[in-house]
Amino acid sequence: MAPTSLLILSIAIGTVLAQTPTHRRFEYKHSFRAPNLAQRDGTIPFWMVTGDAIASSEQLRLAPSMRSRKGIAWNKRPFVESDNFEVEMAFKVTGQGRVGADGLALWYTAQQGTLGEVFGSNDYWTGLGLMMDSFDNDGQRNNPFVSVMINDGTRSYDHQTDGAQQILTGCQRDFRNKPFPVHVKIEYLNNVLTVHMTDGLTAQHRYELCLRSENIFLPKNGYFGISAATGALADDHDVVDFSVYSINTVAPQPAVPIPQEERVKYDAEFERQMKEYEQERAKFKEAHPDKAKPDNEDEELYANNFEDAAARELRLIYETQNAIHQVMQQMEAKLQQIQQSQNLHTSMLQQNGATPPAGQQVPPVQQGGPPTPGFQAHEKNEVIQGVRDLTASLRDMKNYVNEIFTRSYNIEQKLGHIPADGGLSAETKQYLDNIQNDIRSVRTAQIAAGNAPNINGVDVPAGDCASCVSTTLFFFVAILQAFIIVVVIFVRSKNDKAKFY
Ligand SMILES: [Ca+2]
Ligand SMILES: [Ca+2]
Repeated sequence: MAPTSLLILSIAIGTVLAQTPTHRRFEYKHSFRAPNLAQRDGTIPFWMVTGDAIASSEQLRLAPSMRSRKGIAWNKRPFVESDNFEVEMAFKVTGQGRVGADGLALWYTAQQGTLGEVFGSNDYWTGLGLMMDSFDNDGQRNNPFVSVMINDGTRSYDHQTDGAQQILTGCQRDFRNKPFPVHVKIEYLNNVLTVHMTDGLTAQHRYELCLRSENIFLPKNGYFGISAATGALADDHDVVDFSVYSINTVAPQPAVPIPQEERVKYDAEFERQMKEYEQERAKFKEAHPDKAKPDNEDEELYANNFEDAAARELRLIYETQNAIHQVMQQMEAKLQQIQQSQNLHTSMLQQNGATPPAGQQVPPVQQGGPPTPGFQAHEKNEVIQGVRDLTASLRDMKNYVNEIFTRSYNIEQKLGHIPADGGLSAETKQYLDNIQNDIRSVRTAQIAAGNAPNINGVDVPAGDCASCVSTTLFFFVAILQAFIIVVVIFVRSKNDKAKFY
């Protein structure tokens, strides 16, 4: 065959292989990764962690850098998603010494593992073991070494030879004390096992082939697990990422196509129902033009009445926050009220009920200010009302006195026109003089009342009320005045009669 033909054939084969459909899917029930690797209680969902292994949010420490420790973590669920898989694990093996021990292993076994002597897990396993062996037990100067071992449950691992009799294949890689986690990728596809690794020197994942082995037959529906152990020498053995992907080479079955005639039938039925709906809608619009909504309002209505989950959550949070805010405001107002009441009570207690003695002048009332301590509001109101009543009485009295003054003045004028020998007796004159004196004193008292101090718009009587007329004296004076008027009129009329008749 010519070289050109060979080239064309190889390209054709490569194209066919490249077109082989594979569907890779992340399987979270078999995976964990940092951050949020473990829950708060130290458990990893779908995984059991035991021995000296401790899970945190950042890492799963299978074995600490202490002597003779071992820890394992095993997936609780069998891998049933597919027959092929890919596992990407990121791990760190770190220790102070130039040499560390024992190492870390990744498992895919028929049963869940238990604590044991093979890198922390049990011997006589069934399935795959990928060993990251740190310590060179057999002195071949080939460690750290990465190797793959397949066991059918009948063979024991020999530490003294680093499992040399069982090792299928492997590669020498220094995975200890690297600045970045070392990534290992195991692909099991069509009974071919391929392992790639990174060097952990950069943040980028530069995978290099470690081993490839064909005709590998692993148990179906097995369990993924990891383990680590220390011996006389000890490293920290941490896993920060364990991601399992299922690989399916067979494309998912497309939906069964509907036969052509049935499709036509369904389409026709759909069209008919849509027409009926439109007709009913038009009828409703004609019958109820006020209730019918415009066509473009449906979408708006939908938008108003139906919201997606995120918007609903946001709205709920917003409403809750508003409610909390309102409650806080109410509480603040209540607290202010309580504080005011407390201040009032404190000041009253300090004064110990020291009310002003009776007869003391009423202190000025401060409008809008806090109540005067020791002087209750109702008491204040009573005092104000009393002052008002007193003012009204004084006004009435003032009017009466004015009237009396006017009438007395008129009488005095009339008396002034009467001749000295007008026929009045000396007794009558004496009475009139007494009345005049009384009136003058009343007037003086009234003027004094008019100049009385004025407190806060309320008239207060003069300090000395002894000069005020009493009610009895007032009525006595009024009656006496009326009597004198009658007598004078009678005398004058008698004189006129005597003059003209
Ligand atoms: Ca070893
Ligand atoms: Ca060795």
